Amino acid sequence: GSPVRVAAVDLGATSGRVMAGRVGPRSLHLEELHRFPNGGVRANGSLFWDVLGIHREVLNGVREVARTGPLHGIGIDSWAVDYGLLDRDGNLLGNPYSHRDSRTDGVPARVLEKVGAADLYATTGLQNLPFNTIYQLAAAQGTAALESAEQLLLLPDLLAYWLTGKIGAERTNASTTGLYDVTTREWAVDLAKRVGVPWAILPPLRDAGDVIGPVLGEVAEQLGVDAGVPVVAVGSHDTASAIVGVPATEDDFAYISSGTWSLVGLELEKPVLSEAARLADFTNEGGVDGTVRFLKNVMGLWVLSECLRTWSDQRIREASLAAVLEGAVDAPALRTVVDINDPRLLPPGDMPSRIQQLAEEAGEPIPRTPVAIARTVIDSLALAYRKHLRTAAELAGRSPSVVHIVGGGSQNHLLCQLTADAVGIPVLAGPSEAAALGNVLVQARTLGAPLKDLGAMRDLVRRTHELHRFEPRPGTDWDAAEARITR
Ligand code: LFR
Repeated sequence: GSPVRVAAVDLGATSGRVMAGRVGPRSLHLEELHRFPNGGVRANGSLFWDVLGIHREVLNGVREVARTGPLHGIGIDSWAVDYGLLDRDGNLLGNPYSHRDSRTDGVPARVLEKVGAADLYATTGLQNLPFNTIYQLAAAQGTAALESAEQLLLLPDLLAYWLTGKIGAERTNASTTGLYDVTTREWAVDLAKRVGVPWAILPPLRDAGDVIGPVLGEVAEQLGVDAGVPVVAVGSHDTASAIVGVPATEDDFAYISSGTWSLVGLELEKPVLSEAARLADFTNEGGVDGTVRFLKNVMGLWVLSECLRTWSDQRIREASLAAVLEGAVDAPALRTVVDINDPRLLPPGDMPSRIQQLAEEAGEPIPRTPVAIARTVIDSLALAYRKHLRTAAELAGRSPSVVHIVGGGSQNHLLCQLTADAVGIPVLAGPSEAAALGNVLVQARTLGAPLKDLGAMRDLVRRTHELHRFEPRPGTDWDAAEARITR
């Protein structure tokens, strides 16, 4: 068949990208045509997303894709859990909050008093993160916005609504809300009622691969395209799209989707809802084609990027990413390790001081220089990957033979090598744009490309992208380091 060319919008917490993706029978080509900075905006004591600014950049990017060739479809993925509310006229009620806003402090405990933790997990199968949508909505109870809301739209669905006028909730992202039943794959209406969440604002569910609708006439005009270009639902949760883009040929693989967050785990056919999984606080997120991602959210490269931001605010000029990574390669291994999932690392702020504080509390040597702090973060991430991949394998009864690292972090070779060392199996790193590739592939299948299943999509990624292989090196005592942080 003739190649399919689509626009893939992939939104991250620190930047958004619009790519042109071209898929032929044996080819897969991605070109980044637009990139723009993103980040929380602090106003009136809260942390918001500038969602209209994002919408404008989405339009700018898609227009660029259309200007440079045919446009057969548009797909949008972004980080999960955050949402906008619409009033009865279909207008946005206020700015969407960032999940790193502090309004959910103390809220999970209150909700868990109404629905026990065991009940909640049995239904949703989610890691108990303070920013899960259910907790954000509980925090918003009694606010004017929530009281006048007619619809809740997760961010990629909100952006798709502005393109098409169509309302819905794509399942991979809905599965991160804490209001979705991972077994029946429907909204958990009873749960919402028990928590006092207005369940009627939850829109109809749709699947990745469904056509959402053609772009609205006025949007087609803004984009300079023909009315009728379809917006296609992709794995609208970026992690769902990233795992579609994992170039696995083996069945038993583990993955780390490494960006702002590190999502560390396994792809399964069915959720693991055991008591042991709940106590280990593992998540079961919905994937494309009915798969389940059994994983742990690890604080990720966010910690390093907040360090870099802090150093640049403090005018420490020599602390660029390249410079600290180069220094970190030669820094002593495992000199200082901390619990990288400490909740105090979640909000934006002075990350170097927080790392020093955690080291001090744990009786570890306090890292003093940007290089030593960066090395602490990277060692601690590798240690966390090791622990959670072992737990995932044990809980799911698997024994993965390789770890695929995809996303921006796959370019951090020190972290990839340390991950291989720590986990004790080879790491295959790349592609760094897995989420955009997954977005493109799901659209292409809907638009007629012969990609019958995830296996076929992954094959195509494997054949068209070069991977870096890291073999585990012996000689470092990771067990002893783990004992230090669990002490
Ligand atoms: C990664 C990600 C994670 C989700 C977090 C918050 O970008 O989507 O999967 O837990 O962001 O939405």
